[in-house]
Amino acid sequence: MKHNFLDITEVGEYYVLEENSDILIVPVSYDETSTWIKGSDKGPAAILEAAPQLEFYDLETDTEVYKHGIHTLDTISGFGSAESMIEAVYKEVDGWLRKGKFVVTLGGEHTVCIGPVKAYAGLIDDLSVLQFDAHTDMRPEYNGSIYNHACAMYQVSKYCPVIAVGIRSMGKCELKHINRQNVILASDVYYQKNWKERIIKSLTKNVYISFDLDALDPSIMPSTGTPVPGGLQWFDVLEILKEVSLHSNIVGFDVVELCPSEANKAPDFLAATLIYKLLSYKFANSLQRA
Ligand SMILES: [Mn+2]
Repeated sequence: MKHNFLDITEVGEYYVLEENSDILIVPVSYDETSTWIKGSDKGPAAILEAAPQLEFYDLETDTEVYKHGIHTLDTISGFGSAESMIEAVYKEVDGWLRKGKFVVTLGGEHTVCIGPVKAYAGLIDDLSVLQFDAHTDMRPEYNGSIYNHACAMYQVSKYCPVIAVGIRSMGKCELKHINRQNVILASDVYYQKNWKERIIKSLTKNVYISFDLDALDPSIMPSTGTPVPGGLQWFDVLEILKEVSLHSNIVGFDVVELCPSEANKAPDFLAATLIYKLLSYKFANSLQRA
């Protein structure tokens, strides 16, 4: 059964039709290279199942972002290779960007973000990527593939600068590929006062956000393929997303690496809430003007 990000019975059909929607949800079911807990291909379905439980009024911004229209595409799946997945997602996102849509891509493992970044980088100048992640993902190659999920950001960094936050795990071989200034460790968020300023200063005018859910602490986000202790907390994340939405132009984002568990649906709902929050921050100003 197809799920919409919005509960259609609550908001009505008008707000989920493509022609009435500024916002487009692109679910990508793909998990080929994860090395430990499998199942992120089921992430998009779990988010779409949880999302209709959201309140569509965001009390913090005093807005109802669904009024911009949120259309959910059919899930893209069944790829023959990583290259074909990246190309398919690139074409899909590129096509919608050219129609002026604000695109939210749901993964899937982290390599799902490569196609969207390629699409944005091809159309938008002065772009940087804000990566939320426990891992740098800056390996040129892993397990015999340059498209392993541990290599996602190395591929992304070919298109534009990457600013990473929440990092607490990396291989020594990645040191030479990272710009230490642009890596905000999870411990920096915990111990330093200026971590938000560091992020804001490093970002360019236009920002794409790639949100690997394992950036969050496993106490609130246990449903990932590679949970790492010492992660970001909910309000840390909201604070920085709000700041970024005020200082930069958020052009699109993805939420990846949800590895859903039947026993605990709270992380699925967290992912849905995060998406709605980020949309609320992004569109709050235009809604207030309307
Ligand atoms: Mn990760």
